[in-house]
Amino acid sequence: MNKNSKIYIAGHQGLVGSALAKKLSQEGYNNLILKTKKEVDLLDSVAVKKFLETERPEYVFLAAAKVGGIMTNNTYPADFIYENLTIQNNIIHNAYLAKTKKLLFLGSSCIYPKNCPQPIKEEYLLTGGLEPTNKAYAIAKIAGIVECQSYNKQYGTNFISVMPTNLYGPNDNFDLKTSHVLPALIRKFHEAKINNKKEVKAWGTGNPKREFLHVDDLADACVFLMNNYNESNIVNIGTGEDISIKELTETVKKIINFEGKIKWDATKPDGTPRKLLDISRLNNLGWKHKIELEEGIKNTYKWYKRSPKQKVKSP
Ligand code: GFB
Repeated sequence: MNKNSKIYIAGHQGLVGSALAKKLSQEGYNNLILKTKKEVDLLDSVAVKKFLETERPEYVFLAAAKVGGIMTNNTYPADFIYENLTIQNNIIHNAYLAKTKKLLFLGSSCIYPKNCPQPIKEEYLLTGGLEPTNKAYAIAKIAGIVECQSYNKQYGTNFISVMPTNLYGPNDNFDLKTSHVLPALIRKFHEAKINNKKEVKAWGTGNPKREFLHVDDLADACVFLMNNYNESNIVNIGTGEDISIKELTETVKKIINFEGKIKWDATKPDGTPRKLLDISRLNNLGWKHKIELEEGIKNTYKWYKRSPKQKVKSP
């Protein structure tokens, strides 16, 4: 990419897309195309075709997706598979027709088999059964990877796919029913503290382990890969370190300075036991994360306290 390249960020209002827009602007990229859902509905194939045909972006970051935490993935699998397949299908095919120079597709670490060896290497994809709570989402993301690889093979496109670990940061979803664990814990401890509650309920057993990456680091890695990577093989993006949900909960409690108790609600699912990514491919290309977990949680909590979104109530 050069600073005047025409760059389309699909999903620029989401957690990942907003971090990408910020990163690209900070680095001086001055020709970003950003469209709201009202302007271009990515579920509408005719609208997407017309938009890409007219705008002809040179580079596309495909960060638009229906995403959410364990409960919403498990409760609304039809929405997850339909919306993700449709959005990525519309963008990938029409980016090819519009002669996009390069596209970066964002997948997820949940595409890997539930019980695969740790840390997870890219080649473990499609070597075993998936975690049931996010099977529909994972299948859609796997379809996106294979779609990019197939267009590269058949049409000679340069469509790359990256697999981030669990993400967090400013602009995350803090709705308690649909969010991921980190924003949920920030909100729960914050509200318990200001309302003088005695305990906070966390889901599952606390035994699963997760790897967390700040979204500003992810955006940095995506820009790096857009500029430096041109292969069909997928690339994991993470920190290479994980933490149990129990330890994470204690860490958030400490940062927010909540003095009550933590109660574990075992009626809620644990999900996959562990999903630590092997990040040697990315490290060997020359990229490493910068934001450590405690610092990232502190910065996200600061953002949350300032954001009007914290007033949004769960349905
Ligand atoms: O972040 P999370 O919802 O998603 O949950 P996954 C991670 C772990 O945190 C699970 C526990 O073991 C949850 O039971 N947890 C504890 C909580 N308290 C809470 C809470 O208050 N809220 C939430 N949400 N969890 C998602 C997938 O899996 O990860 C997606 O469903 C996607 O497909 C995403 O891949 C990255 O890490 O289990």
